[in-house]
Amino acid sequence: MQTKVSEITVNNIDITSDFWNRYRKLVVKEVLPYQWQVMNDQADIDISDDPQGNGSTKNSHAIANLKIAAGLMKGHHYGFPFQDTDVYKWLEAAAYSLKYNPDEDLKKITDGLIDLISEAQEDDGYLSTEFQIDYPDRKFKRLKQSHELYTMGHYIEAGVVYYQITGNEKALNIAKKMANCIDSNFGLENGKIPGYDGHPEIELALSRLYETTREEKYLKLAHYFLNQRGKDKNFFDNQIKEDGASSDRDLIDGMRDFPLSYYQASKPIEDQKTADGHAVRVVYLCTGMAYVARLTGDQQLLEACHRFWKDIVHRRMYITGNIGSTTTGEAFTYDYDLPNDTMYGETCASVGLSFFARQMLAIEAKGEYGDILEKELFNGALAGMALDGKHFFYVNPLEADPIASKYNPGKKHVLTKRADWFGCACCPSNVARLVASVDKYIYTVNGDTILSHQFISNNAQFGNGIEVSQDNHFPWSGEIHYEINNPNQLAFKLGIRIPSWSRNKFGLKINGKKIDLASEDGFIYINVNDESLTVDLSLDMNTKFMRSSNKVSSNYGKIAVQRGPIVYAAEETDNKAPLWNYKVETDKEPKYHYNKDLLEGVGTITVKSIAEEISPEDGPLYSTIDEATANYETDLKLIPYYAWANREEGQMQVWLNK
Ligand code: FUB
Ligand code: ZN
Repeated sequence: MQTKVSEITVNNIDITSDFWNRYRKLVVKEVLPYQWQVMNDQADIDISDDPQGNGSTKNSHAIANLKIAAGLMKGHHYGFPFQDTDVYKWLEAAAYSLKYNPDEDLKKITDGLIDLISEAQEDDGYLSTEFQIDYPDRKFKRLKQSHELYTMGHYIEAGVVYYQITGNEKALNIAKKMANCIDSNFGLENGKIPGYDGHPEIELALSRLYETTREEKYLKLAHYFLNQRGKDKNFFDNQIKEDGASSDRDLIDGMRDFPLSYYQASKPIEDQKTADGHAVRVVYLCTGMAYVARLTGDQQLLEACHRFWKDIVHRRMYITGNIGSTTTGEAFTYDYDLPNDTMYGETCASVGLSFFARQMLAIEAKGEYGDILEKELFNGALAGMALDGKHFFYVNPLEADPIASKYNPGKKHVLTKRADWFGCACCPSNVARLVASVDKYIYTVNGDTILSHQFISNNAQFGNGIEVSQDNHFPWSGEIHYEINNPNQLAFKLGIRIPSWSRNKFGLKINGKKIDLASEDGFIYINVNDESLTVDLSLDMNTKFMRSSNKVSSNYGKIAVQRGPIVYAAEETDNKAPLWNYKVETDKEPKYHYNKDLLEGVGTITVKSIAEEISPEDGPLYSTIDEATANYETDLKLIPYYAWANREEGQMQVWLNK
């Protein structure tokens, strides 16, 4: 009789994918050194004004802030209240890189950084440099905008990962001390603050700390923050009143007057029906909710996760996975409101939606979570970083025009060139930590099942000697080859996601023999009990013309082009502007070509289209339709969305006229 595996563990995953290894090497060679220089104010760069127009800053000052707080330097805090988090997210990315690329020089820097952070931390565990340096009497008194728990949460995440990868106990102790400080200050007990942070984050961070330490109090605290959110509508305002005049600079113009829904605090989470307010806040909150729902079994929280997921993914998300339809408050607006040229689509929001998807996969095996994760990894989140690893987008539009961005104040936030850095630099190190940890996004294990939800070539070792290796040239090819070694001939299941874009057409061979398997909730399941096994999956890599629901006015009459998981875009550098002048002929076969010399190697697509001759300069602005200019047939060349804005600056469009 076969022994059934009751609980599979993941021991190690080595990425072998060319696509992802290029990015991971880039993180080591360019991204980390570059960002470290920037945060130490040693890079000769332009720091772009943040998209909210709060003024451009000369330096990052992020490390200097920590040095001042540690008493190693004199001066004032500089930058946003959460400037410290740039350092922490960088540290987390660096920690992941030390796993796949051990590097003594980097390790010296990161160990030194842990020492600096430890010196900056107060005896009671508090650490938020702006308040330590300039407003010590305001600690925890302005939680609506202060970001103190958000800031400490980012350290807790980094500290946990740094400890897990390097064994540095100090890194973990700082995190625990911070969490203990928060625990002794927040809660419903007498003398504690019965509130929470305006920016969710701490909930997911405490859950990660709990998973490492197994200390119940951290999970309880995370749960408390979720339960308490939105319970007392006056909490934030009362805090400000109690603290005196509200002379704080708003982080975003008029932010103090934003409705409580902006902070997901207008009602308790169980009563919140839609994903409203600031997009990054929403997805960080959802990630925390999913963690705590899984770890505690709280069904109300799980229901809220489902509700938010549905609202975001089915009604408020761009085809690239980007979220946030307006720059005002970097926020969601209403269902099906998905303008392409004034949108926000913050990189952090895509990173956050990836976190949420991954947590949902850890709760339940539904292919849709893997679909959205894939969407982010190959489109929305990845677009946040240039191919050189040294330029970044904060806002990710689906339609852009340099002239419009320059002259239309309503589009000023839409950059058409990635920036060196930002005054509010939350995105660059966030995308870095996602890319550096992509090995954590390939499999989920649940009981006796290994779920393979991302097609990223790798060699993975699980417990009991089980090995799974995946070999493919995804996202350019849909031929996915698996080899499974099971030396102890244990019985377990391998679930493989059948992506939504291939749901109606895929081929499967087990040990070279064709087999039909129906997918359940987006996964097919293979029972493994032999010593070895091969699986070959052929996915549908036909180029597809996509449409959106006709509830989305911005895309009405338009199509987008997708092949595999990759959403395509037209750029002015390949096609004569204006791009709105083309009508794609969807009845004509598109042509796909892999070009190894373009944009670090990309698949390009050429579609047939009808373009109009451009109206003469001094011609009438309006005329009857029978006076329209002549049409001509022409090719329209498309490149992957994630790779746009890596050549000459110009127009870009994802949704094209049909
Ligand atoms: O508020 C902290 C971070 O800065 C948010 O998550 C981003 O949207 C940016 O506003
Ligand atoms: Zn950001």
